[in-house]
Amino acid sequence: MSQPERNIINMDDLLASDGKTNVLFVNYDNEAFMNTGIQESGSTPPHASTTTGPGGEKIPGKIGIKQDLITPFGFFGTKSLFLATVNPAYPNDLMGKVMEALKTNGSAFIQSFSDCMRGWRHDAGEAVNVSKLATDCGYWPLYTIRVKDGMPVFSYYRGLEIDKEKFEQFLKSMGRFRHLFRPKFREKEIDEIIYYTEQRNNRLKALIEKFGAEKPIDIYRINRKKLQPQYHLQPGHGLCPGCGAGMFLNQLATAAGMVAGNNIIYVNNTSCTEVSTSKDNVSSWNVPWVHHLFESGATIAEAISTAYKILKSKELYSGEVPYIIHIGGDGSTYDIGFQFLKSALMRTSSFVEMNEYLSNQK
Ligand SMILES: Cc1ncc(C[n+]2csc(CCOP(=O)(O)OP(=O)(O)O)c2C)c(N)n1
Ligand SMILES: [Mg+2]
Repeated sequence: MSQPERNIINMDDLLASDGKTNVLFVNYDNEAFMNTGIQESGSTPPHASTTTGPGGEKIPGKIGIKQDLITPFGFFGTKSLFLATVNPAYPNDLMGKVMEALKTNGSAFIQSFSDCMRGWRHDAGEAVNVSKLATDCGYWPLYTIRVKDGMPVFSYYRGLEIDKEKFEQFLKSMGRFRHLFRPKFREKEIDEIIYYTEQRNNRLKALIEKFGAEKPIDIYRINRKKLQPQYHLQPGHGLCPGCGAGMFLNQLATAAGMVAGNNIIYVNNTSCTEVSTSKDNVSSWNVPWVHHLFESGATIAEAISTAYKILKSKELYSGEVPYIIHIGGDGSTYDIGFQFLKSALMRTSSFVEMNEYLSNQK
């Protein structure tokens, strides 16, 4: 069989391109309701210990699966949509995807692996190692779905193959899986986690086979010399040392700054990133930032974006329509808030795109 071809995407070409997203929705996935005390979510992996499903001798942590969030979004038949998974341990891929998302007409949704030293129980200094292992062992594959006129086109960067040795190392590195290794080695449960992950990857490979891009491997070339340090989010916020969400926000804002400059509004669901960047009524954000309810930030982000376009088409606003980024945790993305996100994503990827009065974003 011939090797799959690589699709090289240059940052300079992306920045020079014309498109503009209606809203970029992001989910940083730390796999539980963390700021409220490490409760299980639809994203928590099987057998992980949380405060609502603690792992012990009788019950081995979460009973159930980690839901697949992104793939189904590719099949709603939207007009134009950019979907991708990212991991801060792979910053070029992450920042390239954010730039491309912001340059894609319609809307975009990016889901980031988001290490949580507090809830996953490991030393803060291990965060990057754990994050890197997650993709390298096949647990967190990095892939993209570009929807154009209703058809999803799949591509990937890495992490589709399961490496069993690294997978065990990944599980072992976190206290939330300690009950699978001590007092005795629970092979059945460990194999189950790997099995469900492998099934997810097999589905993904089949979709790449069926709906794959001509050149299915995406490689982003990021010109680090041109990259400006981000200035949207100030240091001094209250996220934990080594917090994966902090790493994600830093890279997100770096890439977003390159595309949008200061012309950007962030909307944040209730979550770690929200409580930690708005302590004592002092915001850590240098650009406009809106906190909305746990579940409904996606609707607000969409409303802000659409309102600007209506004002623009009525000639009541003369500035450039701002970029909008919505940030949600996994609790407010998978569980309470899924319908808000799903509907906002569908509207901004189809209705807004199909409405001539809302097309002007300049
Ligand atoms: C309707 C509603 N239910 C519950 C809460 C309490 N609450 C606030 S944030 C949160 C969990 C957030 O989890 P996630 O979205 O994963 O963000 P993280 O804390 O992990 O960053 C909960 C349960 C709320 N604010 N509103
Ligand atoms: Mg969470």
